[in-house]
Amino acid sequence: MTSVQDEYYEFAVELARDAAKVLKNSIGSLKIMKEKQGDWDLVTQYDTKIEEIILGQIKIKYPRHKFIAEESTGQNLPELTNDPTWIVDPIDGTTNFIHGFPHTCVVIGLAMEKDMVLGIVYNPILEQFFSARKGKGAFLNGERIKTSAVQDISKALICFEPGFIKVDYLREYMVERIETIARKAQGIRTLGVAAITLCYVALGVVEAYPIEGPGISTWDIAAASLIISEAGGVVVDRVTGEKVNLMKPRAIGACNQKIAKELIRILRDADARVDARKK
Ligand code: LIP
Repeated sequence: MTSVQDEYYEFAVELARDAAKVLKNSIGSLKIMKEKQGDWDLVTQYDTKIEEIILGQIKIKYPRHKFIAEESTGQNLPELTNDPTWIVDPIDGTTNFIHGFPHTCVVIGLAMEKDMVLGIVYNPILEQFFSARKGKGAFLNGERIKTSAVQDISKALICFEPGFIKVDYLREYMVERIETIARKAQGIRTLGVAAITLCYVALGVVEAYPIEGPGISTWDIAAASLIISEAGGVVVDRVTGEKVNLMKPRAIGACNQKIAKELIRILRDADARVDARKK
């Protein structure tokens, strides 16, 4: 018998596939782009077009459901209520999409009673369909995935976003954090797309990914946070170490608690050095 949860999932899968066709067909074409907060935060006509497709179908199928979506909601986030709430990023990795760098995706998540129950992150360029349902595991193209077993940060590959170096008040902190991570970890990588990078933590090919900054919001983290936790990892608040607050994400996605804690300490110490220099 099909449950309502199965129905939501099947609907979301179709929706992601439909939306991703537009992303795939437009990745190499001419784009009209606009800067939101700076040239590190862009939007194209396709972000808007894909979001309209997704929200349009949700509104027809589930008119009582709520949504939080990058282009329509913007930075004024509503409160997350107990109602079913679809959390959507039509194109995550917009700069990658503009350049044709093949790490870009459609993101669809569903929260019920303030908890994520399904998450889909679909990169149609590399044909990577990440999915998870609460309590049912995480998958890449239908194959179960699991986070890495690495316990030691010196053996870890850490992803990071250096783009916020362009933001004046963050510059020194970003530089210090990057240098510290690069010294302590086995390697540092950057993909420029939060949702896919979190899924790489879930896949076990990256051990951790701290992600926060202006413009990083609920839609970048929500769906992939379920994919990580269903794959055996954690997504925690970068300061408190508690479960991440999806409505105020300053997150660390990690393969396990030990790596997450170590990274919290490393970032805290890096920030403290910057603060001390500023005094
Ligand atoms: C992007 C994030 C990415 C970050 C970019 C941007 P968008 O989201 O996924 O991690 O480096 O600055 O915020 O705007 O492409 O959906």
